[in-house]
Amino acid sequence: PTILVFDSGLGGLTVLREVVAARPDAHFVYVADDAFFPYGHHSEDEIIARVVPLMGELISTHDPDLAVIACNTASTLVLSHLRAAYTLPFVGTVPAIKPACAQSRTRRVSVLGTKGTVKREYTKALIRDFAQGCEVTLVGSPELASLAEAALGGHPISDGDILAELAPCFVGDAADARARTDTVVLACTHYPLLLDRLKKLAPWPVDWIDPAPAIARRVSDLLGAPGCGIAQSGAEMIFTSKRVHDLSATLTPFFGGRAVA
Ligand code: DGN
Repeated sequence: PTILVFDSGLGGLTVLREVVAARPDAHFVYVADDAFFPYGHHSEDEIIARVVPLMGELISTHDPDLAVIACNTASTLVLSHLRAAYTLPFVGTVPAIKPACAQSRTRRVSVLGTKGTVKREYTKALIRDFAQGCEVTLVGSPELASLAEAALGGHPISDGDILAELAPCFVGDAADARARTDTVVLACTHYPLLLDRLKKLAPWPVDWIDPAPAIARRVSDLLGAPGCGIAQSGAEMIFTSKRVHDLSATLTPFFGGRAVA
């Protein structure tokens, strides 16, 4: 099968690597719409007008069996439009509020996403439906996705810059482990790229919820059992801008694919 994985940038690679691990029999097309990055800075109407026709073009070019929208900022807006317009299955990436609230023992959960994701009606509905009595703190980060891209590109990023985005996630009594945030939802696919730094800078230890493994399981379930054909794993990178020339070496560890602009 062919699986199309789409993000505004390179964050979707954190989803791609889990899906590749789950479905080594598949062929992957990864598309980073980096000419429009970061999506967090665009209005809802702009994102819908950008992503829905772009997916149409990608579907007719690559004829995928399934598409993963590996971007919370887009998924929380475009999934219903995509499902209405195209017949293939779409798997989205939306804030993992339900599992986070189910597991929090202190009943304090933070959701770290782009400014767009945390103000979406979709996210608010998830909280209404699944908070299960937890206090959910929404933290809209203006810069963390760009910092993650910079770090992936080998640029130094300072602890202070990361901490400025992260600190609002930590609420409650720092001195009392029973009365403070114990779970942080990584509600942007870029953030797992910085997970080691986030863990080091956190004022106290918390569980970080990365939805990528759950997305990979969902993709695998929808595709059904792998056939007995020859495995043809590999990815092709497609960017909407020329930046791929700077990044292809950085990306090689994520998959063995070919990069095209
Ligand atoms: N990786 C995207 C997300 O999960 O929301 C968005 C990053 C961005 O475009 N700011």
